[in-house]
Amino acid sequence: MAKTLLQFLTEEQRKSGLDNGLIQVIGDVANACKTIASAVNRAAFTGSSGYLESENVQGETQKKLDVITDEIFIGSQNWTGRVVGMASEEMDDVIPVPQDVAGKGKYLLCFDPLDGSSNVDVNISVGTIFSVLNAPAGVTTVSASDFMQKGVTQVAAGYAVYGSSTMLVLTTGNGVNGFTLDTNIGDFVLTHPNMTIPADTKEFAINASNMRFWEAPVKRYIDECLAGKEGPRGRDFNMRWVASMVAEIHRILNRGGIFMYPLDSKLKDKGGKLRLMYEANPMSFIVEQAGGASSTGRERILEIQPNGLHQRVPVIMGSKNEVETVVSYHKDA
Ligand code: AHM
Ligand code: MG
Repeated sequence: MAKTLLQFLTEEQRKSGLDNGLIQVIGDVANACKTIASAVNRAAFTGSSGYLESENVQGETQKKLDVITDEIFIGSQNWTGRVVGMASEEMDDVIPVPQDVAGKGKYLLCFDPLDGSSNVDVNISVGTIFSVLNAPAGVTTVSASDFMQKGVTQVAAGYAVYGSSTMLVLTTGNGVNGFTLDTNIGDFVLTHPNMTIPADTKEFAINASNMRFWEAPVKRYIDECLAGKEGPRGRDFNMRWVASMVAEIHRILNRGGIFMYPLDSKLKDKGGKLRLMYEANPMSFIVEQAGGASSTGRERILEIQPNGLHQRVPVIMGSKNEVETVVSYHKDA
């Protein structure tokens, strides 16, 4: 019989001493993802499609589901006594948990409750991304500085993808495993053990409408891919762009590829498009654990010293040899 998420984590605990509190945090996240899957699935019936008047801290217009899923995620962790505080794409500041339970928690949680939400009203895959960090010892009232830990220190990371099925993909630093929500039993079941990214690929994902703003090394890489068999790469490439990072990385974990949201002249002041703490870091942890690579073009993402909860970074991740090619073009330039 296939293993449920809890059975899998319990075995991991026996093999590698995974902390009980961490297993419970992951279980709480999995429950939140089930509830979010239902909220996304039923939005047309519950009147939760469409936009709100409000903007989030990043100046992005919020969708009703951005706010609903944020509340679901926070609610799943608030009173458990397992996390000391949280940081979300949708909230300006850190989210402390009630003082009654704050002193008991060992972990910090960063998350994007609904990644790719521009796709949600058109029935294209969206997702939830999360990253678990150790809380500094003795902290009971969290501040943003507690979260300023490099991605290499993450103790767990994962995403849920709400697509043709709901899946949870997870790493605790010991490879990557994928679980599919079996709606008959209401549980995530291990269906994709030991997910690995092939080192080579013929598929790239980038928003090509930004081409005129790209830096020279990225332009060079894509030009060479587009030149196909007759060009310097000597093979034809395929292109995909879903505009949901979760869907994009999920495809790459299943069949290889390279995903890029690079720095460009339009984004220069912001530092990039995607956020380090709850998009780039957790996805980089997963991609590296699956044998892939992840870089800004100039440095390994997991080595960046964060300087803000909503800090943005350029992202180039996926099949190792292709990422290394793009990095080498940055060095050449
Ligand atoms: P979001 O968290 O507000 O949804 O933004 C992140 C998303 C990523 O999932 C995706 O890769 C990117 O934004 C798409 O950007 P664009 O619309 O510029 O193609
Ligand atoms: Mg996002």
